Amino acid sequence: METVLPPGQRYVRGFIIYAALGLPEVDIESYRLRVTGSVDKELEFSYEALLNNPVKTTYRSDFHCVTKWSVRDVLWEGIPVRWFAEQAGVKNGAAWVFFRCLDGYMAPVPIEDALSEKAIVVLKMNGEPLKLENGYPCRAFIPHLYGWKSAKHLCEIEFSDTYMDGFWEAYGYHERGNVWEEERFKQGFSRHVRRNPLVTHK
Ligand SMILES: Nc1nc2c(c(=O)[nH]1)N[C@H]1C(S)=C(S)[C@@H](COP(=O)(O)O)O[C@H]1N2
Ligand SMILES: [Mo]
Repeated sequence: METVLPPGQRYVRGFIIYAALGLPEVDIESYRLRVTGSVDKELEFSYEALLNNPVKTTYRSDFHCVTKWSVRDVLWEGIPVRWFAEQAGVKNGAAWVFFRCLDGYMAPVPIEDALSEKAIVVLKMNGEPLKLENGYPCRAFIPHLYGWKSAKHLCEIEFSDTYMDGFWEAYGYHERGNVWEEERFKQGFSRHVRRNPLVTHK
């Protein structure tokens, strides 16, 4: 399959490591991934429970950082965000998903993007468990969004009815960050009405 680069991007050899808030120390025994906020039932998962979850998605996709570097053809493996949403019972009013991290980093994503088919909680990259610098124990990944939405050291998936800036959005980066629309910087997107795809709208 011929790969197409989104506008303004160029390929580099490998991931350029970003840790805006520093690399966290991870105590894997006490680590939990929590599902919180606008849900019927809050949930939490140990790293072992995530690894043993038979619900898995694997696919190849490029990775695109908003600073214009892309990595070609990464093999991603993880659990669909949608599975977590279904387990917790996301409420009708949920419109945003906040991916919160052990280092305090946060990335908001519109719910329809966060629950799209390929949006996953990554456990393995290129067949290997995540290295600390690539987001161990797990990171979010949504192939059609810029890399800053791929929150590393993920520890909480919070469903919210209202929008809130995360780390980069507070500096003017886009609320959604779709690579094909070149949504690098804010243009008033957060005022649009969001729709929870798990709800049948009339
Ligand atoms: N916790 C955390 N997650 C993060 C970041 C960060 O600084 N801290 N940087 C983001 C940005 S801007 C990019 S491009 C990717 C980079 O992923 P990498 O460090 O694995 O190359 O991580 C994203 N997730
Ligand atoms: Mo980035």
